[in-house]
Amino acid sequence: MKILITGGAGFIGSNFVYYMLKKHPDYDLVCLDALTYAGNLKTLDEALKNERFTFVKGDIADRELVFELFAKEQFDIVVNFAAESHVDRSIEDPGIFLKTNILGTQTLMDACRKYGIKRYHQVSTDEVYGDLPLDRPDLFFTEETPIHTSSPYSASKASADLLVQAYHRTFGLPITISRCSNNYGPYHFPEKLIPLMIANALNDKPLPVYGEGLNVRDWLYVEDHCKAIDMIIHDGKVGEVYNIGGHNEKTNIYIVKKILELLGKSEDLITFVTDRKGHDLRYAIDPTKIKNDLGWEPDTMFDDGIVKTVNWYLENREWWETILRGEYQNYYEKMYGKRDII
Ligand code: NAD
Ligand code: TDX
Repeated sequence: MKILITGGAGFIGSNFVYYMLKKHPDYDLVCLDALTYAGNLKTLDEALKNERFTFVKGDIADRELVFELFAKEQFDIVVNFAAESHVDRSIEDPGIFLKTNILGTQTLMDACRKYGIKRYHQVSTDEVYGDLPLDRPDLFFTEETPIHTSSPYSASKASADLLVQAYHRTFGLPITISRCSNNYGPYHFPEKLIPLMIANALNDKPLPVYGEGLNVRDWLYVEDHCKAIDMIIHDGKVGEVYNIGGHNEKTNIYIVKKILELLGKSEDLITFVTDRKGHDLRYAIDPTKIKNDLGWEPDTMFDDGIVKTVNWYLENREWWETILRGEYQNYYEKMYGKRDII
C-alpha cells in the first residue's frame, strides 16, 4: 500500500505520518508539502530516518508537479491535509485560502482521476457547519447539518468539500470526507489557541483572549483524529462524510486557566482583547455515525491530553522557540499589536 499524505509537515499531517509509520510498518508513505510558514521539516526528522517514508517539497496546486508525482508513484490512497488552516489569517488575506484549499483539492482529484486511486480522503473540519448558539447545549453538528460558513477559511474548506462530493457524483471518484473538531497535541503551530497560550505563559507574556473568552470549542487529542482517519480510509464507505469529535466542549477561558494552572502561572497574565470578526460561538460534534459504523472512540480524555501537550511543549522548547524567533514575530505584531485591551 502506498499513501500520499499532503500537508504532512504541518500539525495534524505530521502526527498522522508518525501514527501510520507505527500502525502500518509495511506501508510506503510519501509526504507532499509546500513548507509554507506552517510546515516544518524538523518535525519530520524521525520519519525521514525510515526508508518507507519519502518527503517531496511542492504545492498541491502545482498541476505539473502533482501529475508527475502521481505518474511516478502510482498511489493507492491520497489523504489531503494540505491547507491554509488559520481563521485569523483568512480574515486578513483570503486569496491564498481559495488557491490552496479549493484549487489545490481540485488539482489532487484531477490527478487521482487520471492515474487512478483506491481512495481520495479529504480532511475537512467542523467549521463548515458554521456555529451553534451558546444557550442550546442540546444541539450538535451531525453529517446532515447544513453547510453554513462564517470565515473565508471555513468557506474555502466547505467549497472544497462540495467539489469532492461533485467529483464523486460526476466522475465516480472514490472519496471520503472527515469533519473533525478542534485538535490539540504535539507540533501544533503557536498561532493557534492552545500552543499560543502555552508559549506566552512560559515567556510571562500576556495571554490574549478574544472577547469574553466564552466561545466554546470541542477539543480532540490529535492522535484520536489520526486513528479515525486510518479507520475511514480502510473501512469507511465510499462517498460518505464522517464527523469526528469526542464530546469535549470547553470555553476558551477554561482552557486558558487550565494551562496557567498546569504551568503554575498567575491568571493576571490573562488579557481580554478585541474579538475575532465573525467569531463562531460554539462547535460541538455528534460522533454517533463513526462510532456506530466504524467503532471509533477517542482514547485520550482531555485532562490527560492537556497534561501530555503541556509537557510536550516544556520538553520541546527548541521546536517552538525557533518558530517564535522567526517571521512569527511580525505576524504576532500585526495580529495582536492592533487589538485593544477590553
Ligand atoms: P497546519 O497549518 O498546521 O499545516 C498545514 C500544512 O499544509 C503545512 O505543513 C503546510 O506547509 C502545508 N501546505 C499549505 N499549503 C500547501 C500547499 N499549497 N501545498 C502543499 N502543502 C501545503 O494545519 P493543521 O492544523 O495540521 O490542519 C491540517 C488539516 O486538517 C487542514 O486541512 C485543516 O483544515 C484540517 N483540520 C484542522 C483542525 C485543527 O484543529 N487544526 C481541525 C479540523 C480539521
Ligand atoms: O489568540 C487567540 N485568542 C483567542 O481567544 C487565538 C489564536 C484564539 N482565540 C480563540 C478563538 C477561538 O474561539 O480560541 C478559539 C480557538 O481558536 P483557534 O486556535 O484559532 O482555532 P479555531 O478558530 O477554532 O479553528 C481551529 O479548529 C478548526 C483550527 O485552526 C482550524 O484549522 C480547524 O478547522
